[in-house]
Amino acid sequence: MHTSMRYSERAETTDNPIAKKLFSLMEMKKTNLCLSLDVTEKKKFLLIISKVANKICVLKTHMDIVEDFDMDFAKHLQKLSKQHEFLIFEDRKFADIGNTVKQQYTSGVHRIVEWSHITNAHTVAGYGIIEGLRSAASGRERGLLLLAQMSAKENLITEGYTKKTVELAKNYNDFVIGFIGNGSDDKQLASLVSISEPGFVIMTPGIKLASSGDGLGQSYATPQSAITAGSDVIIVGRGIYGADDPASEADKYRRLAWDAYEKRVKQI
Ligand code: 5BU
Repeated sequence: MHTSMRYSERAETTDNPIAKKLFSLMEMKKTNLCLSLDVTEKKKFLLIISKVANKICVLKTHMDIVEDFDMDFAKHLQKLSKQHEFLIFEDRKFADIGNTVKQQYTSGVHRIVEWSHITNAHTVAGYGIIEGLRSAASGRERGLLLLAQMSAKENLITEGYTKKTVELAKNYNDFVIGFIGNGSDDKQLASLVSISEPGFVIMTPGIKLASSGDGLGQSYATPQSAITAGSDVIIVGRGIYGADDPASEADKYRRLAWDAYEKRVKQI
């Protein structure tokens, strides 16, 4: 079962350089926390990052909400990611045919492929979406997460869709590095993935302490329940950037998720 293996061991089971880097830096920095920094101004963005960079393994962005975005900002983030050893994940949720996503990934205002190590895609459009993105990423170290589950209440993803998404990932494991899956106590995704692919990472949004929702359909689980259920990385947004002291809050989430991981790998 991959959930009882350490991240460092799992780094050896994948050939994708981004997945390897992610597993290794998690172990090195002792963090399985991804910050979802959904703020709309560069200045605020950089202020928060300066406080939490040493506590996270991944910085998740929605660059299309940053009003003053420019490519210098993206370059600056890349520099920070090297300096503080975290990966950048643009949560773009591509969902179109292969040819269109290829253009969306490389062109326009954001040119995501140039600065984001990881991005993600819905699988509703089938294998073409993965092939389109993979061909656009060719020659660069990049990884793709597939949306196998979502945290939103009453979302339309079925068990069959999740299963097919995992199958699809296995056919493209040079580029696909894992999944977005929910943080409930439902072990289904973790057990589907564990069958043959310890190199896949499961990242889980919808994590917040002392809250069950946001009034707009989001549902929350705790760091401990997500990691115990087989998630590898917790994704936290408002729980950290919305707090009075984002640094100490980030550390709280990091500690809870890391302790749950240490407990998990000790179980036989
Ligand atoms: P929050 O502030 O911790 O609720 O933010 C969650 C982030 O994760 C936000 O950027 C969402 O777009 C993202 N997310 C999610 O909440 N649920 C999902 O199923 C997926 C992404 Br996929």
